[in-house]
Amino acid sequence: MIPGRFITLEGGEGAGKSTLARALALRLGKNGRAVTTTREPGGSPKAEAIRQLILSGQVKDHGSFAEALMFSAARIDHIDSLIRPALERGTWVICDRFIDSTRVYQGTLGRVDAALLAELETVTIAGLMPDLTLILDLAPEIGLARAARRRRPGEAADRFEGETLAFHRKLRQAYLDIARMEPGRCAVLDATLPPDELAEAAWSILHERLPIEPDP
Ligand code: T5A
Repeated sequence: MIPGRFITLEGGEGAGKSTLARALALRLGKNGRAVTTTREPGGSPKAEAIRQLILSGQVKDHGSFAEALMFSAARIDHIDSLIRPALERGTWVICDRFIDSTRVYQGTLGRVDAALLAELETVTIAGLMPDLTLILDLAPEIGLARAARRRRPGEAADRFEGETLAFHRKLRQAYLDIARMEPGRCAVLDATLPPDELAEAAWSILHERLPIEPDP
């Protein structure tokens, strides 16, 4: 039994995952839990280096399976160096994106064979499934506009932000499909809610699904 709890946040571009991760971490901390927030791709020095490579678009021409391999290589290092050790210490880990991003972006949208991707996932995570996955559901027009507003003047959209609106609409549906197929692990949140209300809704689900026991 790993004593920590593993929570992942998923959804389209600019849905508010990083903002929600910070709010949940604050609240868990106030409730006496050790907590760490992290992100994918990234979260460890080697994985951050892979992040730069993928999001710059340098791997795009090699195809979706190559991207899936790169995301998985980053994930293995992230799990080994940060996530698993934290959970084993009893720390709660909140991770901005994880396996569902690969399933949706490289699987559904990138059309990598589902069985192949499932095998890759199995060897990559070695049993480390999230205890809870919160899916932030938002019309892509709103999320992309939020992401664009946040960019510095002259900064280009990254590898996936630059995809078509049709791509982002399919992505939204693919996340909802995962939530429907795995209701025990996943919960969908309305990401049009203002940050405070979204955090409150997320906290209610977290509290219900992963009760926070008082320290013995
Ligand atoms: N990817 C990733 C794959 O293809 N496969 C994989 O396996 C993995 C792991 C990562 C990209 O890589 C792809 C998916 C992604 O395209 P990224 O830069 O980390 O790239 O992209 P995102 O995860 O989408 O991160 P963003 O920072 O763009 O979005 P967030 O974290 O969802 O949003 P956040 O919190 O930064 O907020 C964005 C803006 O909206 C405001 C914030 O203030 C901010 O300005 N905001 C809200 N506004 C109104 N209401 C709310 N509730 C708000 N919450 C935040």
